Amino acid sequence: MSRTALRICPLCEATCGLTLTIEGTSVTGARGDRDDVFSKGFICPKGASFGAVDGDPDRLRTPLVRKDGELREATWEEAFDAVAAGIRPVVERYGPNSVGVVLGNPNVHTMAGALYPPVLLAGLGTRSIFTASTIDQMPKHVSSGLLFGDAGAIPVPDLDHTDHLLLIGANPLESNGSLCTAPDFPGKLKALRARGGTLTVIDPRRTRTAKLADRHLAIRPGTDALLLAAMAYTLFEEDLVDTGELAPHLLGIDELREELGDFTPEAVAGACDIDAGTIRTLARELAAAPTAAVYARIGSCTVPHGTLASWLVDVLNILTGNLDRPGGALFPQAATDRTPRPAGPSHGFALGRWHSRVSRYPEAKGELPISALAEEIDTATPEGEPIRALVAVATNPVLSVPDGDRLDKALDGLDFMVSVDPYLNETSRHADVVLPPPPPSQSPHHDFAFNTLAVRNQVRYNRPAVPLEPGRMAETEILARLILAATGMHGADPSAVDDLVIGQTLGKAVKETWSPVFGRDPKELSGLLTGVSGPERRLDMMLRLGPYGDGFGVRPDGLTLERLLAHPHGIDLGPLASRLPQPLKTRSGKVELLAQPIVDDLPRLRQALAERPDGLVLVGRRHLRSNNSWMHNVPALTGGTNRCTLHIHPEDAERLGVADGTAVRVKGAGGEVTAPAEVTDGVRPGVVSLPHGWGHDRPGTRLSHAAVDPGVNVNQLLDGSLLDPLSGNAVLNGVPVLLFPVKPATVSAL
Ligand SMILES: Nc1nc2c(c(=O)[nH]1)N[C@H]1C(S)=C(S)[C@@H](COP(=O)(O)OP(=O)(O)OC[C@H]3O[C@@H](n4cnc5c(=O)[nH]c(N)nc54)[C@H](O)[C@@H]3O)O[C@H]1N2
Ligand SMILES: Nc1nc2c(c(=O)[nH]1)N[C@H]1C(S)=C(S)[C@@H](COP(=O)(O)OP(=O)(O)OC[C@H]3O[C@@H](n4cnc5c(=O)[nH]c(N)nc54)[C@H](O)[C@@H]3O)O[C@H]1N2
Ligand code: SF4
Ligand SMILES: [Mo]
Repeated sequence: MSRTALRICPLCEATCGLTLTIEGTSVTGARGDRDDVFSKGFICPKGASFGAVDGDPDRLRTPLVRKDGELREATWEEAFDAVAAGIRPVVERYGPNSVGVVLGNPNVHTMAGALYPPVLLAGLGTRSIFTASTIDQMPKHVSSGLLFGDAGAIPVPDLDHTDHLLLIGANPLESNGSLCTAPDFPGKLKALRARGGTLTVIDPRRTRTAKLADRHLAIRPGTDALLLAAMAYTLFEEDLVDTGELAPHLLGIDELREELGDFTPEAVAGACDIDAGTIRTLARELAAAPTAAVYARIGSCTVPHGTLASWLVDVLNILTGNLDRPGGALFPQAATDRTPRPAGPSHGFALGRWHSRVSRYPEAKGELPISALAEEIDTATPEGEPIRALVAVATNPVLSVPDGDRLDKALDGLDFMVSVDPYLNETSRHADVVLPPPPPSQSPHHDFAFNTLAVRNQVRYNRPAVPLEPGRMAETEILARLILAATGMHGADPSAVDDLVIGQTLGKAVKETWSPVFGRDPKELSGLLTGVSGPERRLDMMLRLGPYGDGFGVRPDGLTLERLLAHPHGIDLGPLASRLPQPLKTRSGKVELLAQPIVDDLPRLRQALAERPDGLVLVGRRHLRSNNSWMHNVPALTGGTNRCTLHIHPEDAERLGVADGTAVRVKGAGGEVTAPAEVTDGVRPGVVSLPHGWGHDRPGTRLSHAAVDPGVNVNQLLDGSLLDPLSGNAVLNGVPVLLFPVKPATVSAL
């Protein structure tokens, strides 16, 4: 007998609602949920393979604990005993910074990852914090912090209503979108064109997204900030600046004009490889469109001027009056956002409040660059202790971060490491304890992070589709117990963690004059919370305190967990709407167009005007049926075009004597790899492309299918020293490489 259950897909940022078919305790099918208020039935091949991802036989079923050098199956009790025994002595002897925490991408796709890591970090009091943000979107956080005073205030393009989209360094036809949560992003781009709107794509590769566009410009990698600066220059020069209703909220527009004076289209054209006339046209079109949005992602963030590029994206949205207006780029309002406080001056955003120990990198958003993780472990300095114990949650930095070989060795030298991970993979194989979360079908789901980035306000929640298998522990409980074990409260009831957070949050809320619960008794409020578990009670609390909440009875029609549970396909909360000035948290209470750190970084961009490296540069790419480093173990999602090949333009291939399908040695600052060439004019001349997340040939893993076609680790070409200085984000695109064709005789010996 089969049954169905609803489950939001956790496999990318699009958050599609799925209808799962379940036989016994196995997911045997998945289709798009047509009644989902947000995704309306959309599904992609990854979502359709939910059952295979969920039921992968290589997923760990029990904790592993290292005994006599070997990872062996253990009980949960033994595992948490080992965590407490591994971490506490390190903290007590060497201090909190000697415990590092690494948080990876899937944390934004799980309830556990949203609710518990902040408590862990606060409890440990460590500054050795590293996340996937610094190999991804940290430049956007920093730019939002500087412009709006809030690193989390990221405007998203109003895809459903815009007349003109300038899409930079993103390939949503493969990625399904990022920092812009939109189920059926491809359909939304087609709809934009169908209603007479225009789409321009800036990408050194002619991607599937570029093929949909009215205009595709194959920019030279790493130069988007120059292009955008010249567009802003043109708006000023041609008197096209029209900030509309934004004007009273803006600070520094004259100074901005002054600072951009050197970035004429003629000055940047050579570096970007886009002619000046085209740049002027791009600026004029942006200004002329009734509504328009500039949107940029990975290709513009993971480059040397990532923060400036991210900043200029919003500068252009502001100068054309498109920020915070329908059809432009707006700030979503999620149901679990904090109670909106009245607009006005706030605490602002600070950078570099402390520095990493070895290379003195400034912190951003409380984090150190993940590129510095290896050196913070393997290098002693007079300033303080290296990291001796590591907590890794949902992360595979040996493959995702520059120079995995060095990190591999560094992890081996740790006194203790714990991984919360469903797989024994390139990173978790170094752990002394592996704590495996249950598969997604056995976990509850709510998108705390992605609802703050969604192109439509909505709220959805799923309870587990399948009950926890015997011997399994919910990831929320795993993380709660990990917090207790790491902070000296080993063995306490894990609900203590939730009670602590609830007590603190309500205690604060009742003191906030703008809160609907101002002046009430926190104990009375916590007694009103519903939910069958600590995490559900926390969700209920956040919903009720949030912008649409019932305010614990103050607004009887408002949101509660009970109301949400009564709407299994979700509740629509309407299109994105103007919100300024409320989201601003700058000290001035205004949008600060030209913060000092930006001014200080602009000379570096001026220098780039003259740069024209003549060699080959490397960029990445994503495939629709893959996801970073952890989905190559699912047979249904591998093979075909989803391969780790080196894309190279025919002209470059001919010049270097590289034939299609033959092996090429690629050499970068951090090392070299050998991959088969795929000759294609899908990349521009001078640029080669390798996907990331491959290189599954290290011993000691349990990834039986991925190991069959392991691919190579592109991040081994990087040595980790190239960073965007303001954000600490790794430079992963536009990296110089050398190519050497491998003689056929050598290939067979490989
Ligand atoms: N060269 C290059 N490198 C890149 C990129 C690039 O474009 N080019 N992209 C970067 C980007 S954008 C990102 S976000 C990073 C990602 O890098 P990471 O944050 O390291 O993420 P993944 O590689 O996806 O590894 C995720 C880990 O989480 C585990 N996992 C899966 N599901 C769960 C779960 O439900 N719970 C837990 N606890 N664990 C789970 C997986 O087994 C895997 O070990 O990679 C980056 N690296
Ligand atoms: N199928 C699939 N979906 C995913 C993921 C995945 O691994 N696979 N990962 C998820 C994650 S963690 C993230 S962060 C998102 C990322 O989502 P996207 O940002 O859409 O990621 P990509 O598909 O890598 O697109 C980046 C594009 O930038 C281009 N590019 C490289 N360098 C430059 C440059 O200097 N300038 C410009 N203008 N373009 C450049 C590349 O050619 C590439 O086409 O995708 C998410 N969704
Ligand atoms: S687009 Fe993303 S969220 Fe939607 S089904 Fe595919 S992987 Fe899942
Ligand atoms: Mo990412």
